Amino acid sequence: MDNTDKPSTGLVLHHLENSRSQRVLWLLEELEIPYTIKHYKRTKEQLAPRELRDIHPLGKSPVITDGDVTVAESGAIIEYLIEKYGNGRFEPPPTQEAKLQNRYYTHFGEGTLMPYLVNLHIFNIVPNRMPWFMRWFTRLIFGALQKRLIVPNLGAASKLIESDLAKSPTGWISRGPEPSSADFVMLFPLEAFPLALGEKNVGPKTKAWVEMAHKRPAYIRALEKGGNYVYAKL
Ligand SMILES: N[C@@H](CCC(=O)N[C@@H](CS)C(=O)NCC(=O)O)C(=O)O
Repeated sequence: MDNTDKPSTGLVLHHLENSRSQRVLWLLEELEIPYTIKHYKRTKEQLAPRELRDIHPLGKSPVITDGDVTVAESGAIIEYLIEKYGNGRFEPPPTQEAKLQNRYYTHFGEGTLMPYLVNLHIFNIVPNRMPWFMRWFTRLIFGALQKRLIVPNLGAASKLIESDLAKSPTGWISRGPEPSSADFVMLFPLEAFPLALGEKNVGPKTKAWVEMAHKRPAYIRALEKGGNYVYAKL
């Protein structure tokens, strides 16, 4: 289906290049429902363009419009789409353990893991933006802060993810036959892991999970439709 930038009153994904929005695009392709992608380019400062504020006051991506409804925030969008268009698919198995596992990771992805990754990134780039005579010193301070405040937390998170994936007979986070909301939310941080932690520090189960997502025809279509995306090279 050619669904790029056509005017539509139906379901529209407002998609910022190189962003978390890729996870929603993956889900939309899995759902095989009609939708339109409206593409947005990042500014020189790597921010979202102002037009996104016309869609939602925070001006971030992903955000979807579905007729009169606007939904922002990855987890909320993913839950909305699965509930409305999933027809029973992409749900965790109907046990309390699986449902809780799904709920935990649906929130953990943006609530815990992404803030560590964003802080790590900020601590990396800030020293480079300082006047040259302050760079060496700020790099030292920020490096020490990263080591003390971020790296141990990322290490613990990575270990937890590995041990939970090791318990999944299917490889998906909530252990069902198909990805569920937890998998869609976790896509972006786990794709960013090699760049953030270094390839050798990414666990084998995590690598296998990312490969499994990348092999899905819907994921491949999403990547073709989304434009620039540095976190996946198929
Ligand atoms: N927790 C939000 C985060 C949204 C967010 O910060 N999106 C980034 C893209 S990865 C963005 O729009 N950045 C551009 C900007 O901040 O100007 C979500 O998951 O939807």
